Amino acid sequence: MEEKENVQLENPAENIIVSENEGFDKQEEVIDSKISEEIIHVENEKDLEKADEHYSGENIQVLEGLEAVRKRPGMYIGSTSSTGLHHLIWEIVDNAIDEALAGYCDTITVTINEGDTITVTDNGRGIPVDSVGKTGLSGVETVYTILHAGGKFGQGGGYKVSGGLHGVGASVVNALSSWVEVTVNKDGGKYFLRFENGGHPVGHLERIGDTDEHGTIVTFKPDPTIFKETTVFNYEIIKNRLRQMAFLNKGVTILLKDARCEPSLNERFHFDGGIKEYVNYVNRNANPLFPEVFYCEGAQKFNDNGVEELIYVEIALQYTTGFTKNIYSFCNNVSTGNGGMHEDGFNIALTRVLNNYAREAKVLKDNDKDRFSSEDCSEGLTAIISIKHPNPQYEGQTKGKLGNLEVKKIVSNIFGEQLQRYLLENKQKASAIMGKVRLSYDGRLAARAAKENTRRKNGLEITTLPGKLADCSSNNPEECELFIVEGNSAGGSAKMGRDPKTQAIMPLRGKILNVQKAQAHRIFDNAEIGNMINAIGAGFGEEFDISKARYHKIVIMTDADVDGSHIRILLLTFFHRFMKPLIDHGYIYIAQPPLYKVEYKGKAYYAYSDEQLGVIRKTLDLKPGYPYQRYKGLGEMDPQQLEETTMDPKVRKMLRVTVDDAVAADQVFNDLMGEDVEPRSIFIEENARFVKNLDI
Ligand code: TSJ
Repeated sequence: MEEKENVQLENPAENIIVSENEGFDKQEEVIDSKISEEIIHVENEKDLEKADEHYSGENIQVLEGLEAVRKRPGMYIGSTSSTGLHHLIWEIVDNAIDEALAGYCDTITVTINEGDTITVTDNGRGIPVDSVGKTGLSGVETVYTILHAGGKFGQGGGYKVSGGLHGVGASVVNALSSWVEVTVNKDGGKYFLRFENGGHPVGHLERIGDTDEHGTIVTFKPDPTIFKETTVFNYEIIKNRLRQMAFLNKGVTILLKDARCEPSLNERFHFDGGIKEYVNYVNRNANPLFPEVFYCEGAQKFNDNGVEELIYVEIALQYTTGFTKNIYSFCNNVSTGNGGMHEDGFNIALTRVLNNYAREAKVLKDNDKDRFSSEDCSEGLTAIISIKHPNPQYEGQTKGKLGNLEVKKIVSNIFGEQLQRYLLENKQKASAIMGKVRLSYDGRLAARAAKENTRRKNGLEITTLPGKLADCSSNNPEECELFIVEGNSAGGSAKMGRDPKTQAIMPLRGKILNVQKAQAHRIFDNAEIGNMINAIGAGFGEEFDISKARYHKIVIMTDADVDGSHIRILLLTFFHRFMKPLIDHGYIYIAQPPLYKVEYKGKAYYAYSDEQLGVIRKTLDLKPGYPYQRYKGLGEMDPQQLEETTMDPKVRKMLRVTVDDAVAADQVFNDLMGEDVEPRSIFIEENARFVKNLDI
């Protein structure tokens, strides 16, 4: 950690107000007065801990029973789908991570056992086994049977930062499990307790032997009557989340074992560099502007209605020579996919510091009008923002946005100060960054000038519907569908086969631009992309407004060949980068045209896979060599066939595109479409987790 004494610092708070006037109001003034002046530079996250060595059983607060959880599981774990099933693991792992953050454990293991039970262990102090004041039960029983029990709910119980979807914990896992077994090794003793049928303890916590070891071992079996969709754990999902946990909690070793197969699969995650290594990982297929990753951390106190809170901030970033912006933020190890106050604070400080530096270094003229925008500053930037907050407030439909106002200023203080110092102390790197940002700035101004020129020449706004679009007649977006169709001839068939009331057709000619490799302002010169933006009618990028979308289903319809696959990826890349809410809201679909047609006794049978073709041949008892047609492209189908097989809502099958893990999804697009050629050979089809099957 560098010393801060030698560096002349401006007052960051003052600057924020000047540069980002919109954001300043009375509320912030009040918040300001509650933020401590002192920025605490932390050597080690563990220093924050040991805050309260006197945590004991009494700290566990008693709230309510488990029946409520079984009645409405979705309220506690989001859903009872595969996602909810995996939440059970995260809840348990969070408890072990807390113990690691508290400085008492360094290794966590997760085992997927045969029969899809899960075992989580840590080498911490072990859950308290003494009896808890208010309940008279052991700490273990309390943690597992009382909703909202757990150290993090006890005031003054140390620096607890458990993520969890709603910070609910072990009792919820217990409520939703057929059985749970807990073993605690502590103070020379081995203790054991089993719960059954949604959390009923079988007897009491018992000392079953002696041991020199210390730690907690938990095994649970999710209740199949709750998780009706599936009780099968997905190795990839668990692997990705645990890797992320290890990045976000530096120094903690997380071991994963899948014992369901022979030989078992094993993974070890341990990153001394934490989010610094996360940035390297995200950029592994990109070209960094320079090899080093900027990293800073700090903590600041905030007085929340008399309760003193310590907010801990870590940021790592690296510019690439590309043009995509990859900013990922987390609060308490949970991804905040819709950003919030920590991202706002980051953007404000980044923009302020880079502008100040640019003016000093004469990269920008000394003129208020010449100013890097926030977008200029983040083109080609990969950044991880990770904060720990004892009382996070999440907002938005998916609770993916951090709402705590005080966080904005705290992040911008800590990050702004250290980024400024970094630039002053690393002049060469600073000038590389200046060059990069200046490029975006120049590009943006050139694009704006060109656009104004065109507008003046044509005398019209570009918001009219494109000529190539065969629109539908309905004005109700909920029932409207836009088919984006590869090739003019298929477009023609689709036009004739559609329901003109609700189905609109936009033919694409040839390939569209690879938006992952292009600079932002270049992308909108592309005619096909301009047409799509106008047809959808909701803008793009930061200004994209999903409520203006003219269609609630946007269907990508391409040939079942390599070209079709490529076009599909280019389109998905475009939507992902510039109209992400369409994916988040589940508006993007992939049409599934048939691959084969068999004609038999005057009737047509369509097959969507090789297996289906086999079934049809068998069912009709066709002789070997009986002819069938293989569709090489959509263009081979006549309008009626296309309607019957692919477009008619009554019979068609479509895939809805979904994204579970934002970082991993970006990675797929970067791998496929970015600078490096080699990973592109992996096609989206292999990344099945982004595309879920949906019958419509
Ligand atoms: F909660 C749980 F069962 F899900 C669970 C808890 C699961 C796993 C794998 C680990 C843990 C856990 C809990 N590991 N370590 C702890 N530590 C405590 O609960 C603990 C121990 C000692 C004291 C103390 O003040 O002496 C305080 C706490 C919170």
